[in-house]
Amino acid sequence: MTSAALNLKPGLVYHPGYLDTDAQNALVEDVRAVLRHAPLFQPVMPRTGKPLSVRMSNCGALGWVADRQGYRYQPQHPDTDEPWPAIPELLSQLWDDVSGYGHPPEACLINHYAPGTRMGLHQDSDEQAVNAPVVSISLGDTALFRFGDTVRGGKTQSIKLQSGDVIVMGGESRMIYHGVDRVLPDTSRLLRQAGRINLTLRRVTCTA
Ligand code: MD3
Ligand code: FE
Repeated sequence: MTSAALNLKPGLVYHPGYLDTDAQNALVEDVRAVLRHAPLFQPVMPRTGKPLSVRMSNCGALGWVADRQGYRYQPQHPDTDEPWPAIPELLSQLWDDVSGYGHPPEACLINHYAPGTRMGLHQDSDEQAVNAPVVSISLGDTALFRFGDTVRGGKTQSIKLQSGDVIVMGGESRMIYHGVDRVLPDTSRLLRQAGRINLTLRRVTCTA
């Protein structure tokens, strides 16, 4: 695409409007096809079993799951035990275009934000491949995304992630704290229902 990339901080690259409406619609169709085979599941906090507010699914060789036993990547859906569907071509291409990483993604986590849901500040540390970036794609209603430093308690910044925006977290920003404070209602007409879908492409295992 033609939109300019912005460096939000070292390693954190923002591509506003990376996907045009046609590309977003094509991607939503791909996501719907994945969800028909691998329905959204309800992740819960380890030990307590308290549900996260966001529901999830995955495609790719590995998928991220959260249950009473812990957080981990695994090859099967936690409810159906079926292997995750393949990562759609559109997403593999997007990874090749923006990641700067010479190996394909292994996991694509699908986060579904119904109205009123959020994701608390956290680090992504369940991947061995900390040298590989995480690529995020936003679809549907706008999210208020918060990010800070690699240590908890530092100062944070917020940006609005709109449908079609892509953000790449690598290098010095790979282990920053981040989260979604809220989803802004009625900000997109892409999805049939109110809410937001975020896709994150990841490398889990080490390549070098
Ligand atoms: C910064 N998802 O799935 S995407 C997640 O919008 C997650 O659903 C949020 O945080 C969402 O783990 C934010 C942007 C994002 C994803 C991964 C990161 C930012 C990141 C990894 C490291 C640093
Ligand atoms: Fe995260």
